[in-house]
Amino acid sequence: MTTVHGYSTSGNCHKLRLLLEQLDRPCRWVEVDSSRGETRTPEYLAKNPNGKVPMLELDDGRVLVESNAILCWLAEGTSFLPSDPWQRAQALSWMFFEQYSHEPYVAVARFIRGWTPPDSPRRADLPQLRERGHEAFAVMERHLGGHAWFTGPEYGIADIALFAYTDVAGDGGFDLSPYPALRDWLARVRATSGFVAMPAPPREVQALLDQSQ
Ligand SMILES: N[C@@H](CCC(=O)N[C@@H](CS)C(=O)NCC(=O)O)C(=O)O
Repeated sequence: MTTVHGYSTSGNCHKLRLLLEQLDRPCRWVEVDSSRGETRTPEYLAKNPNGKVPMLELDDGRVLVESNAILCWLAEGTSFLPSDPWQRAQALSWMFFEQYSHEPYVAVARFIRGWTPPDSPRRADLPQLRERGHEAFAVMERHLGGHAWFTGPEYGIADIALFAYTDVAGDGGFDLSPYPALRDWLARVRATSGFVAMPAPPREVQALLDQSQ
């Protein structure tokens, strides 16, 4: 059975849980709290020298890292990854967009608000992170004005990749009310068969999120 090493309240990790549920594929989930240094132990680094979750481990010992690469591996041969080369490249294009123009702002703003102390100097980065995050949402809104999904004609892994942190963007202090098509798409993803939401963050994290600017 496939093993996922992941932190349940990380969007990058939740991508895999969501896809595996929707594929109805059982997996062993090993909880690794990346916020407490558990990805930096010698044992973990021996498997993933980059010290990050998620990490997929196969029964034969092979290991795959990077959430969007793992989505591609798991979705191969299913409707979640188009077989048409052009549509597949479009899906990949959105997944690279997610990692370069979306996650570094939307996910990092959430991390700073919920996982760093109220006096962290990193909080000074929040205004710029929000500005860049809104740029990404505007690009998504424009696409969704003419398309239902990011993966191609059907829902699939590019939607899962972009959904993970967009759905919890409020934790980063983002207001999604200027993006009606984006909000409709979030609702469409939540309505897909086998959908599972990301679990709520730990209580101490939620308290920080509630009191943060
Ligand atoms: N590009 C990577 C990002 C993974 C990532 O940033 N993981 C974070 C949790 S969301 C992590 O493990 N951080 C722990 C650390 O850097 O020590 C992916 O998509 O898998």
